[in-house]
Amino acid sequence: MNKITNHMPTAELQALDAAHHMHPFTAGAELAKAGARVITSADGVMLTDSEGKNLLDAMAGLWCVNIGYGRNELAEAAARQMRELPYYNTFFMTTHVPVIALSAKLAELAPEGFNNVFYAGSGSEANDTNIRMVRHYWSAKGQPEKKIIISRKNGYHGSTLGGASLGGMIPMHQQGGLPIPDIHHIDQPNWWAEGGDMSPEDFGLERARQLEAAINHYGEDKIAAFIAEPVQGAGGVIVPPETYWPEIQRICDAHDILLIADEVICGFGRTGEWFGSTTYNIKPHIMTIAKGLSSGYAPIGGSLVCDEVADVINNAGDFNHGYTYSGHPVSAAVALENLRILEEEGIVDTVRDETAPYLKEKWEALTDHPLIGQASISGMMASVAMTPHKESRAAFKTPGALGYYCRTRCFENGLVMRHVGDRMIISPPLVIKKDEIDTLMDRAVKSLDETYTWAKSEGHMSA
Ligand code: PXG
Repeated sequence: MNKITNHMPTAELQALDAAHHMHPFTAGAELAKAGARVITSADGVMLTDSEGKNLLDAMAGLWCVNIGYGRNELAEAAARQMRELPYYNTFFMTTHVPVIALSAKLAELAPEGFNNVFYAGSGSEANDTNIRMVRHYWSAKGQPEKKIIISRKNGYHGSTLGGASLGGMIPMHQQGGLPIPDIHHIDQPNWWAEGGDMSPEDFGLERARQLEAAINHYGEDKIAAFIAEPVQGAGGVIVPPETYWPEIQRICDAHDILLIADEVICGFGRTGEWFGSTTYNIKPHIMTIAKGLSSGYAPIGGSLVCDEVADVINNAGDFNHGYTYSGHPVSAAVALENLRILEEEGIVDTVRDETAPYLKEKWEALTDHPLIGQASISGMMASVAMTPHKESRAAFKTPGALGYYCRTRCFENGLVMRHVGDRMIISPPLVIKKDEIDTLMDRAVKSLDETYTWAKSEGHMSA
C-alpha cells in the first residue's frame, strides 16, 4: 500500500474539516480542537491515514465492509453502470436492469417466502419504509387501528425520525422530541448489565415476555409489529440468551402482529449465515437490509418483504412512499457484484466454518484478562464487557471512561476497536484471515493491558 502524497498536510486537512464539516454523533468543537483522523486509503482489512499509519479495521468501517477494502470488481461495476445508465428512477411504471437483477438475486439468497424488495438509500430510510408499510398493511386489511410498533431500549434502527424513534437510544430521543407517536419500547436482553441474580436463561424468557405484556397492555388489535436486531450491534454487540428468540417467536406467532428483523448489521454473513434470522431461527415478515448488501461501497438499503405482506401491499393501490434513490442503478450494480463475490468466494461459509470459530476461541479466552467479565460473539461480531469486579458484574464509577481510554490505546496500537460504554466491540471484514485475527488479538490484548495499568493507577478498579 503506497502512501498517497498528492494531498495537503494533515494539519491543513484537519483545519478545513473543522471549519466546514459537521460530523455525525460528534461534539463539533471538541473535534475541532483535537483534529479528525484523516483516512486516505484502504486495502483488505487495513486502513491508511494521512500520516501513513496503518490500522487494522476491526469495525469494517461502520459494520459494513464485509468483503474488505480494495475490490476492483466493484469499482468496475460502478464505472460500467455510470457509463451505461447513471440514474433512472423506479417510479411511474419504470424499472432498469440492475434493480431487476439485484431483486431476483436477493429473492434467491433470502429465506424461503421472501420474494420482494422495497429499496431505500440506507438502513434508516428502510426502517422508515417499514413503519409506513406495516401500518399500511393493517389498514389495507381493514384494521387501521393496528399502529403501535414495539421495539427495544438500547436497540438501534437508524437516525431518521422514524429510525431513531424505533431505536431505544435515550440520548437520541432527547434531541428533537422523539420518539414519534405509537412507538413503545421494552427492555433489552442484556443479561450482563441487567440480569441481576437471574440465570441468563430465565432472564431471556423474562425479557421476551415483556413483549407479551405490552401486547396485552395495549391490546393485540392496536399492535402492528415488533422490530428487533437478531443481535444488537450499536448497543454493544449484545448476544441474547438462548431462550430469548424462541420465546419472542412464540409470542409473535400467538398474537396477530408482524415481526421485523433488522438485519442491517447481521445480514450478509455477519453472524456466519446469510441472515441473522437464519442463525437464530427467526421467522420474520420483513427484514431490514443495508450495509453489507453493498459492503458499504455504495449507499443502498431496503426492506425484504415476505410474500404475504407483499401481496397485501401490492393489491392495495398505490403505496405512497419512495425515495429518489430507491433502487439506484449504480448502487444496485455494486450490490450485485458484492453479492457475487460473497457467494462465489464462499465468504459466508468460510466465516461459519473456519474464521469465526478461530476468532471465537481466542475472543472467549479474553475472560482470563483481569479487566474482562464477559466475552460475547456471534460469527464475526463480538464484544467484551470490562468490569472492576467480575463476580458481581459491577459497573465502573465513571461509566465509559475505560472504554474511551481503551479505544484511544487501540488507535495508537494500530487497531480500530470501538467502545460502547465500557464494552469493547469488533465487527471486522468477513474476509479477515487467521493471521490477521492473530494481529487483531495481539493489538487488542496490548490495549487492554495498557488500559488495566492505567485503570489501576487512576483508582478505577475498586468496585
Ligand atoms: N439498523 C441497524 C441495526 C443499524 O445498525 C441502521 C439500521 C441504520 O442504517 P443507516 O444506513 O441509516 O446508518 C443501522 C446503522 C455505530 C453505528 O456507532 C451504527 C450504525 C450506524 C452508524 C453508527 O455503531 N448502524
